[in-house]
Amino acid sequence: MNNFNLIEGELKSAGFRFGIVVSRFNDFINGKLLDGALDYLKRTGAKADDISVVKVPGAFELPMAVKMLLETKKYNAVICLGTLIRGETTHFDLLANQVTKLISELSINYNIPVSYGIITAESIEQAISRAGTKMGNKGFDAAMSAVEMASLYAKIKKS
Ligand code: INI
Repeated sequence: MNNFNLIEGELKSAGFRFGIVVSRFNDFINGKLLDGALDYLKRTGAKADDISVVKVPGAFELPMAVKMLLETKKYNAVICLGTLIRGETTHFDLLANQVTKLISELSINYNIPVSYGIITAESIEQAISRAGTKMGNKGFDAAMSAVEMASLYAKIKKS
C-alpha cells in the first residue's frame, strides 16, 4: 500500500480569503482571541485585504453572521470567536450547545470550513487562561484549523 493518494492541508494562508466573526460580549477576552487569530493568519501569509472581521453582540448571534458570510461564497474559511462563561448565565448550556450545533451544521451545509474559537469556561479566570496566557490562545488555534481546512478543501476539489 505505497501508492495511495494522501490529501492533507498545508499551514499556508496566501491566496485564501478569511472571514472572522467575533462577539462583543466579554470583549476584553475576545479581543485577545482576535489578536491571536490575526497573528496566525498574517504569519502564515494572509494579506490584510483578504481578511474581513465582523462583530456581533454575543455568542447567540455568531451563527447568523457566519451564515451571511458563507452565503457570499467569497471566503475560503470562516473563524468564529467568542466567550461563554457559565457563572454569568443560567442558559450557558443551552447557548453553548445550540451555537456549537448551528456552526457545525452551517459549515457542512455550505461546504466551507468554519472553525470554532469559542471559549466555554466555568469562570473568567479560566477564560483568560485560554486567551493568550497559561493555556494558549483559542483564537490562534482556531485560525490554524481554518487555514489547514481551507487548504485541504482546495486540494480535495483539485484531486
Ligand atoms: N453572550 C456571550 O457571548 N457570552 C456570554 O457568556 C453570554 N451570557 O453570559 O449571557 C452572552 N449572552 C448574550 C447572548 O449571546 C446574546 O447576544 C443576547 O441574548 C442577545 O440576543
